[in-house]
Amino acid sequence: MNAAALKETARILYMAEAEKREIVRITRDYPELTVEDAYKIQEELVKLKLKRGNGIIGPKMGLTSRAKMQQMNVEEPIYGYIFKDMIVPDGGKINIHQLIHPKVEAEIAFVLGEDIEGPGVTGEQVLAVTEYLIPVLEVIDSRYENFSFTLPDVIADNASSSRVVFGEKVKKPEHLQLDAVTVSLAINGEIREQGTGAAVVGHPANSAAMLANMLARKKQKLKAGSVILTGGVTGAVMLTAGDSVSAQVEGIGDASFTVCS
Ligand code: OOG
Ligand code: MG
Repeated sequence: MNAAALKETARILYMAEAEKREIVRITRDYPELTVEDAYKIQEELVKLKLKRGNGIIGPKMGLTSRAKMQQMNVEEPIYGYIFKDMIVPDGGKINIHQLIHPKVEAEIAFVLGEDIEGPGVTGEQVLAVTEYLIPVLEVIDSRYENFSFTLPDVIADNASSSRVVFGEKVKKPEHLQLDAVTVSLAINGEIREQGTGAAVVGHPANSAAMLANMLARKKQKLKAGSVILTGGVTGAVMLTAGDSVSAQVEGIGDASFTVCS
């Protein structure tokens, strides 16, 4: 794809999000779209958001669990960015009409005390510099028809990022084994999805390490203080108006929101 087409595709994705409108996936018109070009479209999309004064909260990993890869029929983890205007306060409301076809998933976020730069970063290295952990509810809202896409499509679409609810951040507990921690997603009091941290590439810290190594290809690093989402532990659940949603991360805390219309 040439530079003009990359920019134009980013603009179409930007407008689809702004206008809450589904679009035909990019790979219909560009079946040869590569992962590399998809990240270039994502970069253009990020630039558009930054230009309009929207700041980055931090990066996120996506499709890091088997459940997510199977659900979305995609084979490989991806990354994207969470922006300031995506944040919904804990216990707050999300209006279903502001979104296209939202789904929710429960995750664990990391905040590092020091920068970490790939390549070759390991989960142990990430854990050694992790200062805080945060329970997260992430609302994803693919801009593509029927929430259906291939790997390059979803990369270009900023990994379906849409809204995020952070629970209270806690100092990383000394002896907590994050791979053994149970993460539950409940809707209207009923547990709909549940898994352990190990579902996320063996350990959520491995996901942050993978991210550091992926960013290293672009000469970027994980920065101290930014919030890093490590990816849904379980499959995502479709939202409907009236839902009361909560995530519980064992030993860390919880996060919640309601869906209004
Ligand atoms: C892509 C975004 C995935 C996660 O945590 O796996 C994601 C999607 O499923 O639409 O945020
Ligand atoms: Mg996610």
